[in-house]
Amino acid sequence: MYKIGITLTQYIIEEQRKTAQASGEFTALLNDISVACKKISSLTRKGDLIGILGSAGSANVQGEEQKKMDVITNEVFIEALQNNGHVAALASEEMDEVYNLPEDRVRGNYLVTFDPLDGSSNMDVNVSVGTIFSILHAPEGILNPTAEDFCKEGTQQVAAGYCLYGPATILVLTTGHGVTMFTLDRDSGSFILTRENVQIPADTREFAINMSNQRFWEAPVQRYIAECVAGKEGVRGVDFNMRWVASMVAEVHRILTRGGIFMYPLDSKMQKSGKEGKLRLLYEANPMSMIIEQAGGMSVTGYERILDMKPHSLHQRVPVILGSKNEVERVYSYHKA
Ligand code: AHM
Ligand code: MG
Repeated sequence: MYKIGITLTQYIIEEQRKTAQASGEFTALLNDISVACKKISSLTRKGDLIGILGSAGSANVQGEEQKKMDVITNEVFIEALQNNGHVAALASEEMDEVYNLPEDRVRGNYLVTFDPLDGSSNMDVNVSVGTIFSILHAPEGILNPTAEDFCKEGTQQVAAGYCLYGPATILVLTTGHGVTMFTLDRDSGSFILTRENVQIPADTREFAINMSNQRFWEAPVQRYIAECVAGKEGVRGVDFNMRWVASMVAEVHRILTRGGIFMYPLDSKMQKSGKEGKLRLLYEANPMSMIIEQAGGMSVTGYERILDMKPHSLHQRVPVILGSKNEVERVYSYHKA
């Protein structure tokens, strides 16, 4: 147990002390990431004052329109991570290929994948957005890691986290020993530990799904949502509530705070266009699944545990159903039925 009120820096130094052979590199990497998140937090608060809203006029590798802030926050992350000798390479939603460091930079022992500004369409309407990151071990003795080096099962993540830019800026971290939350104190400029050993209630009466895709869903998801919507009068015998922020970070944060189920399932529209899902495995689904499982929740595609999947490519998409254990278990059982 840590004291509520210690800084993220103190926390990660204490964590490092628990590992006898720790070199301090991982601690320093987490510090770099927190610096990037603070910069992004500051930018998101300025919005129109510094002309950063709206489209960048470009598209990313997935053919999605890039917002100015997608491009800017990607740069912030690269700058925070490439100069300090803690990473070997980076991969991001906003870059087609693996980002290899300039030749003169010292290579570190870690790979980092990130979505620098998830839910970026929310920026223009002043609704919560977030950053998601995942840390993997880098292969030894390789100067320029390849996409294959990043394609590891989610179970191999060393750490995962996100930073939510909402009314407060909150960094949520797991190193595989539970989930800890830190709130940015703007006066001191430090992330302060505000919650630890976060646990998701196993039961919930709240679901999050984009209902406009209903006609495209597969039968198990149709069944589950129909039962929720039927409420007290249906087979569940209880009323459900619905939320959809269109920002996965905000949805996961709500689920960590008070329970819930979030779904971006496979649908026939995606399948027709050759997509395997909406969300990306390496920098969205895997880190969020690690956090959810570490908080006692569950995360599946419908058919399998997300963290067990062997990725086939850097920008692979995957269906995601995560949150309160008993509800995710139920949806999973409907897929097996
Ligand atoms: P992004 O990474 O391009 O921002 O997209 C991911 C987001 C998730 O945060 C959110 O759950 C989903 O896409 C929103 O989808 P929709 O546009 O169907 O509401
Ligand atoms: Mg995203």
